[in-house]
Amino acid sequence: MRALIFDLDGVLVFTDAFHYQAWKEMADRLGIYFDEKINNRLRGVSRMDSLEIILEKYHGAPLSYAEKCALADEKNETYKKLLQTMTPDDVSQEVRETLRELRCRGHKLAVGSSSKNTRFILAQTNLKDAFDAVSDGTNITRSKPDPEVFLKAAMFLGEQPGNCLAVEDAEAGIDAAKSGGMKAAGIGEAAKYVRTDYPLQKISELLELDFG
Ligand code: B16
Ligand code: MG
Repeated sequence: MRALIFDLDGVLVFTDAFHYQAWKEMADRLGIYFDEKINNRLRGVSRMDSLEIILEKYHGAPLSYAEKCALADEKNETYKKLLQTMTPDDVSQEVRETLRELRCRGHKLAVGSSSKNTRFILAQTNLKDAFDAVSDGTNITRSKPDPEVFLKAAMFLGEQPGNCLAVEDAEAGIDAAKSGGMKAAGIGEAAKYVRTDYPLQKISELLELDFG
């Protein structure tokens, strides 16, 4: 396994609570029911696809595409304000040391995230220099479970998908890795998923895997 591609939200940083708070404010304003269970369905899913999931509980007049874009923008403005509170302390020492050690062992590292805020989060948390490439929501047209974001990451690294391991917290992300021809390590909910090749309890367990 020459390269590892890391999902961002739920693997390197934990912005779920920010996503939840931002969507909740928008949903409450529109009188849409929204809870943590629905929020869990948004993991790894793009902003517009997330909005469609939230709108399953919307019973008002049909919304135009422009109105939906305005709602997505509203959520993102709230989310970005919350992201501004992030600091390097929001990345654990375990994550930083695991990334450093993987690089020392000669692996190439990339980020593969659906988020269009990826580069801002990497800057806030001082993680940019830990990676050789970044593939994110700004360079894809289809979000996970489509493999595009991971295939672009492999391309940016100059590696074949078969030489890449994706590290994910979402089932949609594991599906994306597998349909892109990659191996997948799963943490959190994704550790229990049947398609996950390497279930992880913690990220440092990557250092114990026999990549062959
Ligand atoms: P944004 P990941 C995903 O990031 C999040 O899990 C998902 O909840 C979010 O909707 C998506 O990014 C888009 O984020 O609104 O910032 O573009 O898990 O793929 O790193
Ligand atoms: Mg994730």
